[in-house]
Amino acid sequence: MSQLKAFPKEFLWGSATAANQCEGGWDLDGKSPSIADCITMGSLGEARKITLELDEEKYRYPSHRAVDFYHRYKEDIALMAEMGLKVFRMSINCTRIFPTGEETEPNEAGLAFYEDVFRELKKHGIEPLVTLCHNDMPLAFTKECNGWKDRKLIDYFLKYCKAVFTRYRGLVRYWLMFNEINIMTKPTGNWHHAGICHEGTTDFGNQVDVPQDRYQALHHLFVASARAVKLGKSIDPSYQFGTMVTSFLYYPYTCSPDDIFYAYEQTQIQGYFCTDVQIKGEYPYYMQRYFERNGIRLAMEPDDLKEIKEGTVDFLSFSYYGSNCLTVQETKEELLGNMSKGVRNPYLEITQWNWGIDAKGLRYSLNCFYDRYHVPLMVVENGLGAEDHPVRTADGGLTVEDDYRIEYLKRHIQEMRLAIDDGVELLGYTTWSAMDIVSLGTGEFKKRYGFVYVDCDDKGEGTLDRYRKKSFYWYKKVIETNGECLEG
Ligand code: BGP
Repeated sequence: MSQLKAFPKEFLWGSATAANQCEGGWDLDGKSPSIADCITMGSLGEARKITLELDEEKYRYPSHRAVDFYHRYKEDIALMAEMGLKVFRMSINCTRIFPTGEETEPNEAGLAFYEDVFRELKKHGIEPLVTLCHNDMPLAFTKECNGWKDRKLIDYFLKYCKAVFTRYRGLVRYWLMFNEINIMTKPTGNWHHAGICHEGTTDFGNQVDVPQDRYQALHHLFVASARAVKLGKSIDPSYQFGTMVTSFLYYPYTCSPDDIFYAYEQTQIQGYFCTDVQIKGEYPYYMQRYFERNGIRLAMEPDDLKEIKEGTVDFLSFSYYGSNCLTVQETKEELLGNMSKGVRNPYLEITQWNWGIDAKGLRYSLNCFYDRYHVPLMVVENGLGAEDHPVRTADGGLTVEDDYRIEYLKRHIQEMRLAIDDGVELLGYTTWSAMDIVSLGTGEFKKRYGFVYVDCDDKGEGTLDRYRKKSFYWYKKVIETNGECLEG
């Protein structure tokens, strides 16, 4: 690959997590329950239940203990430093800062916790990349006003942003607004992204969907994001803000014009709508058409569109796990993906959790995004969820010979380099995930992504001790050589 353009010297090699999937300490130091704290453990065949009232006798709630980053962050950050990470993507759990959302003053214990984490990162020369809202929100808002459906959450979000933007000046530079905001274009977005729970909703797979409410909530997220950008820049002009979407990469299953147009339309709505709004600063024409055809009428205040125009983001970040195929026919074998469903692509391998592996799709996505927006890009999630089988090391510890993970990451890094050679401006890459954490989709521990094995099983048993996997040493070398050496 040496004839190709190299990764930029300042390339941000890193890894990622989300608060509710790694911290634990769900009720400590003033924290209130978040929407993430009342979803049960599930599996590939059994959707996670949404229980507005906790029933700990009957269910397990994986976020409650998670992998205890709350108490072990120094050890975790030391391991990241040993790997040579330049950036660590993490999220702030807003229920540590404004626990119920109604407080007028932030919770000092919560602010102090993240300040300690940022200082620890700084000590090791690791740049934090902070998601303000990664599927967390006070559960109280769901009960009181059905989450982001209510416009009042914009003020709550701004209050939270003001507290963290002010407190962490000089410690954080890169901010992401709402994790995978474009999942709001699908019914799954109701719970995860907006805290909306209509009567009759029971679990992830069965969420009662009222598109009018969902798109209204998404409008509130857009306004909140735009205002937060302006607020942040007024507090510290060097702050850099990114939108964060999941790459819904859809191929037409056949070359039938019907499949092609169907895949194109779904790509517009799911793939580009949110970035069009947050980067171009306006609602695209195709969504006006979609709203009209589906009887959706958004309530807006007079300045909303102006604010959206003025509060555009600086860069585009996205998660990328693979692709899916779409067809208008109904009889094909179904394939899952990150919050997506489609038809199995005969050219692709699949993971143990039925997600299509498509490294070249990453190069394709990078080119599509760059071509459309001409803003810097960051890949902020990419990785392989797989079951690991730890083996004993000579010193009595554990390790995992995870060549499958190395192979997956290697192929994606190769495609990123090709995209850079194509001319794409790519700022960084944070794999999912730094250490093993709880799976968002299924709540399992056994669906592992990390470079560091965490001793914990699906019954919630295990010491939570950390062990370096083979991929840990591999990624260290990738970073040391700035992506030149990808051999395992
Ligand atoms: C994304 C989320 C992450 C993460 C990842 C992997 O949708 O932003 O939080 O978990 O997917 O998904 P899963 O955990 O379901 O394997």
